[in-house]
Amino acid sequence: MERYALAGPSLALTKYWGKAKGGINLPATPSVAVTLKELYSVSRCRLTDRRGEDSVTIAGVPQKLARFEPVFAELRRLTGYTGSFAVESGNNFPTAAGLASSASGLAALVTAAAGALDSALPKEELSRIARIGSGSAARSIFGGFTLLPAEAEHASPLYEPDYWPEFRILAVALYAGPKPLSSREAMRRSVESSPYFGEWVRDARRLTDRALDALAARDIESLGTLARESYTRMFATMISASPPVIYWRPESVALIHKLESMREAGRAVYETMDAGPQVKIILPKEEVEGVTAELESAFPEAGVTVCSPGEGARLMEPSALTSRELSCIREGS
Ligand code: 2P0
Repeated sequence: MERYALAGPSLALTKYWGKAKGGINLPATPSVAVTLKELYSVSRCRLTDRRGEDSVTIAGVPQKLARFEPVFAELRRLTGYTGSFAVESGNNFPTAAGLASSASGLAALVTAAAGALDSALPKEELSRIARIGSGSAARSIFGGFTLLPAEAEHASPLYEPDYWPEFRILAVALYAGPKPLSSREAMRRSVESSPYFGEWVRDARRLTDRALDALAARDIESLGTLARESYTRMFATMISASPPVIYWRPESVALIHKLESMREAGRAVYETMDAGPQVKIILPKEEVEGVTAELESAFPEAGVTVCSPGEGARLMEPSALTSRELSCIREGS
């Protein structure tokens, strides 16, 4: 049996950063996020009879199995399956570019594997299994706007993708170099050595409660302001760790300053960043054209992708996949 699945990245508006004590990969902080439509991961899962021969490739490159084995073990425990999983995945965007490929990749993998097992597990259960592999992947199972509460086993959907038709994200790829440190290691360092980590966790709960209110009111200025507070405070725990974690590149800081001057000129633009140097901009649809033109002139090397809220992870018939979607499994973007 083989099945294909597609999933979009989950961009956190308020950030999951740090694990809670106890449990497997439980988040220390709550996060509100949006699942993106224009970027995606594709995963094909085949079941094989042989035991102990699980495999995962991304764009044709074999992956270490440490992150995936607990996910496969949980699928076996729930279904009684004793064979192996052969997974081939790919993204239509660069894998290690700080564009949340682990969220979309794990969500697509779990959906394809559960489909291949013909398991009919509910989405909450798929979200819980995806979380074991990657916390942010718990959110990518659902579309639209999502919530992963602190210490929660699974994410929950808040609003459908069409809830806020004017909401857009610009994903700005500024730097193509490799990621210096995995987000998992960076989180561990923040938890263990930042003197501010406890306050980050307390404050993150307050920020997320306010972000939920801003989302309920479709208030982009409030939500954007809270998103900026969330990412800068998350980075404060990294910069204050020992040794410090610094994902920002000069280009990232230059864009942050550029956005500050755009706000002073009256534009509604609010940046956020994740475990990498790329910058994502929250903005209303009416700003997209003008802001993209300004960015392309100020940062001609940057790749700008306009994103909107999209569906959650879903099974796909191979005949419904475009040749581009199928080819990213083998060749990447
Ligand atoms: C998030 N980020 O909420 C946070 C904010 C980036 C910063 O990349 O250790 O790959 O596998 O659970 O889900 C979360 O990283 O971490 C993440 P693990 P994950 O999207």
